[in-house]
Amino acid sequence: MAVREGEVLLVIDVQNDFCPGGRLAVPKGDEVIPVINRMARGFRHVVLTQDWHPDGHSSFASTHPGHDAFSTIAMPYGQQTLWPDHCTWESAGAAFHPGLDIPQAALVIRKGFRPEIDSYSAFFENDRKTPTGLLGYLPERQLTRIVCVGLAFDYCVRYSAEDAAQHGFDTIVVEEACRAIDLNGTAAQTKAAFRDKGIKLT
Ligand code: VGL
Ligand code: ZN
Repeated sequence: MAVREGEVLLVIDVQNDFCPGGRLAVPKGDEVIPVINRMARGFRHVVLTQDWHPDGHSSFASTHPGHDAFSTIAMPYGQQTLWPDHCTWESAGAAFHPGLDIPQAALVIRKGFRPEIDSYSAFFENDRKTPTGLLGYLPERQLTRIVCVGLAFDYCVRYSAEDAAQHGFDTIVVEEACRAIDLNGTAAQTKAAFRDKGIKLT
């Protein structure tokens, strides 16, 4: 694969907890790893994201007695899905999957570390305002085209791609390098949203 100037591979949340055996396992999540490793050989610029929550994070169902995982709760910033505990600081589940092999990755963006806000997007937390810093980094590195891969297609990949497109990046999502959680049709909703927003799905 030829290296394209200005192009970055954004590898989203390929962490143990999102793979089979993990605490918030995405079905067949580990299948993306060889695909992403192969793709990454064609990229000079790679950014990884890492979901990174303190114990007792507000997105965990266990923090809200009487509320079940995968239900929804009102937060000051809007509706929030509650998840099983996952990707807690320094846990084995928060580590990148050991099969991920991208030595040239230059930046790791951690997200979701504020106890009171969840974060799906690599750019903004779920209040849609608090920045991660990636929106400053990419233009400073003259990166204008973003190829998104990873987990989960219908949450962190979706929100990252939507924010990228909204901020003027040429945005591509590679479907075979993603897997979805698919809660009540969220995978199909994600594809429809990508069509509406000019995000290329290949
Ligand atoms: C994710 C749910 C909660 C993701 C992260 O990486 O898609 N989903 N935290
Ligand atoms: Zn999370």
